[in-house]
Amino acid sequence: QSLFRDVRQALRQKAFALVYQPIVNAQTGMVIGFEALSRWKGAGQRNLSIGKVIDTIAETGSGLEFDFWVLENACRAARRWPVPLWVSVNMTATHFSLPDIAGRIFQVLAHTGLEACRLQIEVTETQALEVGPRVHHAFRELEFRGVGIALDDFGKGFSTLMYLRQFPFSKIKLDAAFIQDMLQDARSAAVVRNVIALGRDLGVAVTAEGVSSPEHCRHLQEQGCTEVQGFYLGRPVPEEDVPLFWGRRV
Ligand code: G
Ligand code: G
Ligand code: MN
Ligand code: NA
Repeated sequence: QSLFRDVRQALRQKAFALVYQPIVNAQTGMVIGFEALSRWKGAGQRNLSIGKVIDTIAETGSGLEFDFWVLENACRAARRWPVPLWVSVNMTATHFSLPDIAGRIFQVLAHTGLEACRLQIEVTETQALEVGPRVHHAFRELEFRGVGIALDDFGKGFSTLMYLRQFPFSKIKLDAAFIQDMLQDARSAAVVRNVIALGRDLGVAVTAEGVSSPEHCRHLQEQGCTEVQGFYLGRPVPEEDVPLFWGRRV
């Protein structure tokens, strides 16, 4: 209960911050975008993951407000960058069943002045994506305007193949667990190889998450992976350090 109370207070005090993790083109090595990730110093003090804190935010009933706070701030930050890199924002899957979620996202783009093609929304497959007409409509509107939609943590949850069949995702983010094991474990390697092939067949980009060594990078490049993300390419950094990555080839 005290976490619940502290999170509510942190929300009121706007005590959250965003950090940005670079995402790199696996073939050219160029930084092409950043994922915005939330941080709260109270989480570190309690030895809690930000994921747990975000679950608590949802319990307080502020999940939608929080995701839009992140979206707004990430769009503002990207708008300030003098290079046209994109920014990727996590959004809770259940929000896609709310009325006019796409319209609300477009409003944020309009008043921050960020071009639609510089925004990507990540939807985690570990939460149920309700297969209703509203979700389809929202995805189609986002796709039509050029906002990217990534299926996050692919392989970690369930019914992901159904999602790929039903929704116009522009990207698959393959869960870090497969990347971390692929050089020692033939089964993980087979999943990585075949998800990359699936992406190619579907015309969907594939981002490998949790890339933590040059060996990971080389293997993924050889397999034809589209993008790589992980500590080897760059840790999440505060906004003022984002320029360190501009034009950088890894
Ligand atoms: O930042 P870190 O890698 O610890 O993130 C852990 C989890 O929390 C990831 O699944 C990530 O997608 C999620 N997460 C981080 N920041 C946000 C956010 O701003 N909104 C939502 N909905 N999820 C986030
Ligand atoms: O769930 P999502 O994939 O959106 O969040 C990414 C999470 O993974 C963040 O908490 C980020 O800090 C973490 N992360 C990113 N790269 C690496 C990595 O190379 N190794 C590990 N262990 N964690 C990573
Ligand atoms: Mn993500
Ligand atoms: Na996520």
